[in-house]
Order: sequence, then structure tokens, then C-alpha cells
Amino acid sequence: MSDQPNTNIITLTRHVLADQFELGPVASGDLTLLLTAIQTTSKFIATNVRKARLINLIGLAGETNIQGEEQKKLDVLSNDIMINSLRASGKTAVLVSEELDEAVFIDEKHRGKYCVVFDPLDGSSNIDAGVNIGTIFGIYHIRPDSKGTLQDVLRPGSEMVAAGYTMYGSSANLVLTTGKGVNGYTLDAALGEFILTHPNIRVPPRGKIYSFNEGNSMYFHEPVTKYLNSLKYPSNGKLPYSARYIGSMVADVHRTLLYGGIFGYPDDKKSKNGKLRLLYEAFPMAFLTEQVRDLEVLNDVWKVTGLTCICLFIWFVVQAGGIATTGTKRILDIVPTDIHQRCSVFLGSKDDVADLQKFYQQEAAAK
Ligand code: P6P
Repeated sequence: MSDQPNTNIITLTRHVLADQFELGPVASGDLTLLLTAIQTTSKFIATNVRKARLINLIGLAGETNIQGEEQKKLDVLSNDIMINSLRASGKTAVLVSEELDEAVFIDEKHRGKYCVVFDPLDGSSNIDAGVNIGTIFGIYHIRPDSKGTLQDVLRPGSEMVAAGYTMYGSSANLVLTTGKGVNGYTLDAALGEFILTHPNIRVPPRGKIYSFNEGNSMYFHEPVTKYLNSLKYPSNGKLPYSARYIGSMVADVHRTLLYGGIFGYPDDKKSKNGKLRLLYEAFPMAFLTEQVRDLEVLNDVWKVTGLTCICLFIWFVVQAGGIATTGTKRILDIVPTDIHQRCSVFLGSKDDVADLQKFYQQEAAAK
């Protein structure tokens, strides 16, 4: 380990800009500038989350959002920071926030060519307990010739051009994909920069952790109950999985992407469409999950034989990444009809999620 200071610091801006260089003259840098606005928001929220207890930002703001949930003061602050920063960037046309009943259509003077859907402070019920919370965002490029309408965001998640989250905990971790794999950046508060610390995040094809709110077990549909029992009471001598559930999607998904396993918040007999929101929770997390590459194996295979490697490389690249499904449908294929609609979510290691899907396939076959 060199004791020389690192003089080749890769900041988020530099890392994303590098992609622009690859694009050559066609690169406008607009996405980079938009991501800079999101970084600024994340830094501001990180600062306020960290000092919340000291400056009395804990507790209810006295309002309730469209979800009927009591808004915490930090929710309101985070939403205002995000809206103002994105509008000021001059790169957005439509904004959708979990905290706002209606979409925001940016005035012509500040209008740009991207649409951002976001949950400014997800997991807010954990704020008072000091548990990790986060900002989740997804970015669409506006449709050709559009000036920014609801139709620019009522599109499948597969049409997003970027997605990510910032998790606020012992440090601020921003995890981002622009469609070429997933990278993680850690905020160096002294520099005020997000530094590349987790290049090319990979998810193991199978993990050992399941993350569900089992307090809802009496409402689970049969495929979910059967799947969880297969993890808790495994046959053929396998060891049971471990249960980990924080109740903050950003934290539970972050652990799942890094360690593998499965996260699930399914629809059930109580919540017919599930709890998580499709546009600004499920879509961004699904995009990230599918972009995480399982290329670890490839590096080893490459050393074996040329031809085999090339065939395997093609197969793995096509197959690589995690899976994000409702149980019966790829999440990124859903076409939203309402900006706040909810959906069933299972995501994580491809072998674990495939095991879950088998129980839904068995149910469908039995009908
Ligand atoms: P429950 C937080 O309110 C949230 O939207 C997600 O962050 C989290 O995954 C889920 O709800 C937790 O819901 O019902 O387990 O408290």
C-alpha cells in the first residue's frame, strides 16, 4: 500500500465526463451538469441530515404528502432543495417528487432536455432513529420535439438514461448508473467532492441474505410464503439464509447490490399494488440492479481458453446483472399510468430472484 498521497483523484464529475469524452464532439455535457446539480443536492441534504438533531430538524413538519404519510421536516427541506437545484441547473423540463401531488413543469427560461423523478428522502420514518436514509432518482431524456409533458415521464423504466441513489449514513454514498455499469462514490466532506470508491459494482449471482418485512407475512400471497419457507427451511442439506431488514429501501438495496441476496416488498392481501412507488423507487433501483455486472467470473474464465472465453463473454454480458421483477413481470417493462402508482418489487442476485420467480410460475401453471 503506497504511502504516497493519491494525486489522481477521480471525482464523480470527472468520471461521468470521461464518458462524454468517449462520445466525442456529440457530447453536450448536459447530463454531466444535471448530475452536478444532483450531487449538490446530495451534499446539502447530507449536511442537514448529519446536523438534524442539533438544529431541531427532527420531527414532523405538520403536513401530510400525497401518500397520506406525515411529512418530517427533513422531507420538506430535502424536496425544496432538490426542486430548486434541478430547476436552476437549466437542464430539466419535468420533475416528479414523492412529496408533491403533481408534476412540476419547468418554465421555458430554465427548461432543459431531461426529466427527473425522485424520492428526496426515502426511508424518512427512520430519521428520528438515526438509521440510514437516502435520495433516489431516475432520469429520462425528454421525447423528441416535446416541451415537457406528463407523457415524458409516463414511460417504461427501460427508457431511463441514468438512475441512482445517495445513502446518508456514517458517510454519504452516491451510487450511479448511466447505462454502462454501476459505480459508487463517497463524499469527501473536506473536498466537497464525491470520490470514486466502488468502481464497477458487481452483485454475486447468488447471496445468503433475504430482506423482506416479515411483519406482513399473514398477508403474503402463496408464492412469497413458499419461497421464504424454502430459504428458512432448506432441503438437501443447504444452510438457511440470514434475514436482514432495515426498512429503508436505499439501505436494504445498497446491501443487496454489494453482498447479493434478495430484497422484496411484494404486493399482498393488504396492499393490492404493494407499497413501493414505481416511478421513483422501483424503476431507479431496477435499472441499477440490471446494470450491476457479474463480470468477476469472466476475469477468471478469460484466462482459460480463447474461443470458450469469447462465447462465454457474450453469454455473460447478455445474462449479466441482477434481476428486478414484480414476481411475474420485469419491472423496467411496466408502462406507468400515474406518477405515484405503486408496484410489487423483488430485486437482487439473479439466481435468488430466479428461484422466487419459479414459485410464481408454479402458481400460474397450477391455474
Ligand atoms: P415498511 C420507507 O418508508 C419505504 O418507502 C422504503 O424506504 C422501505 O423499503 C419501505 O417503505 C419500508 O416499509 O412497511 O417495512 O415500514
